[in-house]
Amino acid sequence: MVKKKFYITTPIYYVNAPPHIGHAYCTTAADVLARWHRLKGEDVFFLTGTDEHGEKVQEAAKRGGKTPKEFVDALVPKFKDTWQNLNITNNKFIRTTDTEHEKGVIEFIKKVNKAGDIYKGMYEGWYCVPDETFFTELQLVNGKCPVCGRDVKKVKEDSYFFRLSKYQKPLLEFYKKNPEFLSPAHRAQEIINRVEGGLHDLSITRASFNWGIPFPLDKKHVTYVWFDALPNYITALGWPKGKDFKKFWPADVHLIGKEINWFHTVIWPAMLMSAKIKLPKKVFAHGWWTVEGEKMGKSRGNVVDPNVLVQNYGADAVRYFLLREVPFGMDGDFSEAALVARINSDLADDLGNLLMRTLAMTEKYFEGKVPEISKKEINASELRKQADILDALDSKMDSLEFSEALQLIWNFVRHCNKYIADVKPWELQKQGKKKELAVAIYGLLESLRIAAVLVSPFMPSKSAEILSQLSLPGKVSIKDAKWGMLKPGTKIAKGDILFKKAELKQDPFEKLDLRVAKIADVKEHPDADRLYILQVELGGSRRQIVSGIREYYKKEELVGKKAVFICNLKPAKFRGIESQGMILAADDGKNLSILLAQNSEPGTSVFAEGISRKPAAQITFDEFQNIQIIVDKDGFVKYNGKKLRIQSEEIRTERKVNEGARVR
Ligand code: ME8
Repeated sequence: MVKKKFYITTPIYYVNAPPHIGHAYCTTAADVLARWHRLKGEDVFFLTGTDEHGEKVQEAAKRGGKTPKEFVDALVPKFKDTWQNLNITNNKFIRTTDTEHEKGVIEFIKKVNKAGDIYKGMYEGWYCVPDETFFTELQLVNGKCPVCGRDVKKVKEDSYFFRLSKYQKPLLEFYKKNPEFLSPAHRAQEIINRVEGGLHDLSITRASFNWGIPFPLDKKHVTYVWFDALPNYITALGWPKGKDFKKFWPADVHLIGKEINWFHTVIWPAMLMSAKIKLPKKVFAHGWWTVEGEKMGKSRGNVVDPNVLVQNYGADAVRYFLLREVPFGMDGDFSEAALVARINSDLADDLGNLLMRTLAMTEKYFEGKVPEISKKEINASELRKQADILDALDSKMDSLEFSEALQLIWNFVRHCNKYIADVKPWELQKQGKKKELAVAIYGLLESLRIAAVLVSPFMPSKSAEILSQLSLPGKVSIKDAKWGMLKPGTKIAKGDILFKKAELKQDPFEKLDLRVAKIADVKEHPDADRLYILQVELGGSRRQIVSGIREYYKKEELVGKKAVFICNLKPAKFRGIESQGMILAADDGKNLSILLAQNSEPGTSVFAEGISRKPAAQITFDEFQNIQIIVDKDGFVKYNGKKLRIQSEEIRTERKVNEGARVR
């Protein structure tokens, strides 16, 4: 019998920064689905990768003093490592700089051209470099980018166009015939309305930068990013002739975030129609995560690194949280507190506890062996009905309702815990009801085995751990989800507890209230040769600060400078004069330098990249001394390898100090 095939993709991510929790979300969801279909015995191809061309990359590389290729080569391993840490089982990792891909794109453009769908014209519009998106005059908001609010630049140049307008009717017909294509359903109407409103032809080349695939019809142009990126889904399979293409195309699901739905549900299918290639079966647009209520972004300093979460809580807990916390397709809010709460309740209390109690009772009452009961008794178990969730689960997975799928499994797990409370095996033991006790313990062990099978796509390692404690192999298939397969007499192998309780770790740096202040006035301390008294402006308020930098700085070298201060340090008196905070300075034993933030407003908060700010009302000098802030070789100031910055600039020392100088 020919195995059913299943082809699933994630977006190919831009390589301008390391992956964050949003990228991890989409890739994890795709991995869960890929594993689920493998569990069902299907032949799965799971694709992810990176989108490496375009002006944004070219500019970022230039800023870093690298060639674009060097720049992307340095970032790609961060994606690959992250996927490894999260236990992702992609079958291929495509890069748009792969020769195979570049050849494929050129071939694809030739096909579209043959269909009469490419013509030369003049492109006029506004371009947002960070978002790599072109806008018409009408789309701008107060003359700025409607997505990120930053400046846009006017572009007017020769360009080749794709006749997208030609595909308005065919697209609308396609949506009608394939209602599953636009998923989830609540996002479908928006796309349909926009397409009904009319389609403009699409500019698909640029002559203003050169980091891209040369446009085969005109070597002065490079292919604009989306015409380069979208075909990755077929070039990865070796289109046009590849064996994998024949086997796996069309894609069963393109998994994407909602912000690129238009590209995947309008432009991509139109491109495929033009090239006479079958259309994917489904595009599913998931929602977006905010972080503690705010949009995630580098300039906000709240980017969540999935690798840090995996390190602190384990890959399976992170995977579980991402898919359980928010119904797939909706937006959600990430907080570490919510992650910790899920770990402690769902994973440690519900699942972990069930395993520990059941195995402990098996050891205590049955010498660590699966109780011997008859086939008839096995089939008559009260838990059997509860364990029968496969069909319901399959339907949830089919519609990508991961959170609901996990709820089904957890209802079952919780029912097992309730069963223990109701049946009270310890009483049965006391009353000498050995038969009933054996039936109860067998039922619980068998329930755990089935739960481990069903949860395996979500938590592959923990699933294998449960199975191993039941002395069973970790490799399972959906057929193992049938009741009654656990062999009586098997010796179990109770091991470590499955999930340790997690604690919300607060980074001491979070407690600091660091701000930019402008030095308004400097006086000598009347009673101390080495001290100055500074008056600083903190955006609206003033403060007095006593500082020991008099040996290193003349008064006039300080006045007017914007520097970094701790504002929540416990006030202290120095020779009778109160200091309400402290100016930060880096000291290498010889030289000393204050920390500058010359381009920002007084009062602006300073943070370390990736560490949220939760300033305490007050911190002591000793607490501050334990926080190691040091200067790197380029004069950047770092805590734990993370640069100190405000939204718009990185903090540097004012003078040259040696690498490793301590900030105090
Ligand atoms: O758009 N919450 O790449 P990209 C949830 N290269 N998911 C998020 C997220 C968030 N806050 N931020 C990002 C591109 N994502 C193009 C795609 S495909 C042919 C080309 C996820 O690096 C989400 O899946 O900006 C989103 O679609 C994807 O990352 C965008 O990644």
